[in-house]
Amino acid sequence: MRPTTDALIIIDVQNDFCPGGSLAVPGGDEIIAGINSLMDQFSVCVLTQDWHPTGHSSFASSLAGKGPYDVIEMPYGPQVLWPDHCVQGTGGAAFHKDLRTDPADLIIRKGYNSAIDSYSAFFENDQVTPTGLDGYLRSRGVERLVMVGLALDFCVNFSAVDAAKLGFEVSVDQGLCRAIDLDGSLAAAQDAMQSAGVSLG
Ligand code: VGL
Ligand code: ZN
Repeated sequence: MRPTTDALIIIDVQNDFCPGGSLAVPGGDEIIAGINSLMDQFSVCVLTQDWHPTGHSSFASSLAGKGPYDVIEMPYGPQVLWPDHCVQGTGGAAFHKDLRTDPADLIIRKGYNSAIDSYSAFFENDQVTPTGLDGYLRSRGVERLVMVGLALDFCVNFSAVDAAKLGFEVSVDQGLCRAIDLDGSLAAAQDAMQSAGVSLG
């Protein structure tokens, strides 16, 4: 067992990010067995769940003339447009059936504001609106985070960088992550995490 100051943060292991889903990450389901066993080592486990309303502003279908993976300028910076995914209450937004969810103490949802995407488990993409996860972890005395899940180059990356900025000691277990890898986004994410002081395992 790890000390009670360590938490496992499991990012977005949902049907839409697994093979057959609308934003499938290649090999997304291959990490589930390893994540399930890792949970037994942690007394604090948190699951995140991408949770968008219908017509979310990150969906290409919400913008005439735009297609999936186009990039647009939002008030908070560039935003990749995605296929519709993880719509609240749909099967695509549900956790993969093989993921153990009982050991999770907290399930934190993100991306529920129509006008702002939220890759990070800590802040929306405006980088100032908090999800509350920082306060939760601090009030439980957590200091170190291990992060795993989907997708390595988007939600895991943004969550890990924010956590490091907030003062947590963060490591990402890349063997228990899979990436989308759009136009070099994986290499850029690895650079960003390394510069932020995240240990990449
Ligand atoms: C994610 C794109 C859009 C992720 C979520 O979980 O990495 N990526 N929404
Ligand atoms: Zn999303």
